[in-house]
Amino acid sequence: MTDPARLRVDVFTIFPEVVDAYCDASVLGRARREAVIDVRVHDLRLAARDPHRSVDDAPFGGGAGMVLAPEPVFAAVEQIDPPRPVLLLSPGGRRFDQSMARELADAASFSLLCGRYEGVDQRIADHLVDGEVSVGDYVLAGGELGALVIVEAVARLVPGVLGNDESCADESFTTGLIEYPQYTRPASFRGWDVPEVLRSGDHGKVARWRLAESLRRTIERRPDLLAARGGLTEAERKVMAEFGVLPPPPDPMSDGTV
Ligand code: JF5
Repeated sequence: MTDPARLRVDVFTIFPEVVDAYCDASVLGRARREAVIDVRVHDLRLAARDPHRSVDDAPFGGGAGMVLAPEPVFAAVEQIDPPRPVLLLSPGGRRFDQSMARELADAASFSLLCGRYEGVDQRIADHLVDGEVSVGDYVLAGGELGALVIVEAVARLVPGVLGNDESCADESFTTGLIEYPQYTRPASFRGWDVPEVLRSGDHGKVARWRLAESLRRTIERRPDLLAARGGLTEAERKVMAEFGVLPPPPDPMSDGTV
């Protein structure tokens, strides 16, 4: 018997070809062809009954734009009976992050509903979906790009999607630190040289230098990430000192005020 996919995601959209095409490319495409992931893309017009197969209508109360209507969306989702939770992409939803990607990968199946137009009839949010999810504080023309962000971030956490050489074990947001700088050939490019330690062959020293650089970058660029993992350990301070990395500056906001 062939193994079942280790992740199933159903995506409901008015642009199924666009979502499907992205999911057929690169890392996702390979995982799909190898049946490690099962991404099923459904056309929201699938169950639209009128001759124009319309999915939107004008807002009650007036105002600009159109609203995604309940009948075709309920009908499409109920016809498929997709895996739960069904999550609606929306700028007002719970902010998607790496910990949510991990939760969804562990859950092994879920569905995404892509809103479009000026909004979604509230009865969809209230009575059809299980939650709302946002990929960031900006407004898109539709949920498709957000759905693709989520499918890709979740799928690459599933065993067998990434090769051994591209494992996600020590990357940013898994370690809680920003990644260390990477270099490839040539060792010198336009007078800019690869740090000597990386060419030294001393694997222990390379690992300590990478940690010191990750800590330096996180302190400089994302002090919020450092605070979230509880600041620096004594061992981390020692590694920073070994490579002359300065300790974090005092935080002017850490005086008890919120
Ligand atoms: C959408 C009405 C949904 O714009 C977004 C979005 C932004 N961050 N996360 C998702 O979703 C599309 C547009 C209009 C509902």
